[in-house]
Amino acid sequence: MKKVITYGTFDLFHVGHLNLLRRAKELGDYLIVAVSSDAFNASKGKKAYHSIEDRVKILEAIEYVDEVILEESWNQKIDDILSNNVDIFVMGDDWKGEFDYLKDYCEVVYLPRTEGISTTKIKRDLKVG
Ligand code: C2G
Repeated sequence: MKKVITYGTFDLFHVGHLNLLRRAKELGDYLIVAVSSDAFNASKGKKAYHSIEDRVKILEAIEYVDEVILEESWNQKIDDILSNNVDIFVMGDDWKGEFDYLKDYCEVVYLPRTEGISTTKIKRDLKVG
């Protein structure tokens, strides 16, 4: 079984997230999503609209997602890859190059982002609307 992992906040879930998860799942048989905790988001300078509990529920309901774990630190990826026997690490290409150090542990794939949509854009558009 080929296992894939990806990481993210997945706040205000949108089609860019969905496309990423669909394509990540297409690379293997089993997709693990590590969703950023509220505390970890604070370290990214982000504050999610939806609580971690709700973001976990939404991700668990998505057909492409087989397992959801918490992302609580920048430094957990190697452990996650080794302890879950992950074959492929996937991120959108806004992160291109940032995680190449993981190539010692698994395949690293950066997928093109979906143009025209982002959580930031949603928040900005709703402020105006
Ligand atoms: N994404 C995408 N297209 C978009 C928006 C997002 O492909 N239009 C992808 C991002 O590239 C990322 C994933 O969807 O791979 C989740 O995006 P975010 O929730 O914004 O994740 P981020 O805050 O970048 O956290 O350790 C890694 C971090 O946790 C990533």
